[in-house]
Amino acid sequence: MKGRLSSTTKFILPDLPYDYSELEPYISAQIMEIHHSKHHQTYVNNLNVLHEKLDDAVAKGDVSSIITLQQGIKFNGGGHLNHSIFWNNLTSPSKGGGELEKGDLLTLIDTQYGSLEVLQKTLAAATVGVQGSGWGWLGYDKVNKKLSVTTTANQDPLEATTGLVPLLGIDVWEHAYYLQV
Ligand code: MN3
Repeated sequence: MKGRLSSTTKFILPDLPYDYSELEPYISAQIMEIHHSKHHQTYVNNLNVLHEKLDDAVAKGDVSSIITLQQGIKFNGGGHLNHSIFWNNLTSPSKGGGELEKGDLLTLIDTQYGSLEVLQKTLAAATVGVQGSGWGWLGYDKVNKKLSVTTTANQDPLEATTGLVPLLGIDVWEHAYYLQV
């Protein structure tokens, strides 16, 4: 994902670390399959097209085109980054999903929010407050060594736009849940 942009680099759709059906009944296999194989694949495909256009623009010294391409790269590159994080944030209850083991993260959560439950409520409230499409995030502020609950619009990637390290991302795009409401 952090590969250098060069004519030999191609962005690829990462495999999921579980089967599409493994998160049922929480997320249906149909949603997982469409979300991964169609939506995420589209961000990857678009990013590859933009990447080639960027290479051409750089080769021609066409600064105007380089600037024009930025918005699409932010959107599709963000979509690729965000979903790559999202898939790895999810796991089935049989593999420990829904539980947070004791450790540095839980200690930090307890210190800062009082309990995991309070953090979950804070994150849920921020996330459902997203207007339109976007993401809810639990991020880590490396400078102040603090957790941060925040949201980003559209496919804005957390670290590239805020500096926060993404720990947990919640996809608030309708395509993440529309078949199961
Ligand atoms: Mn999505």
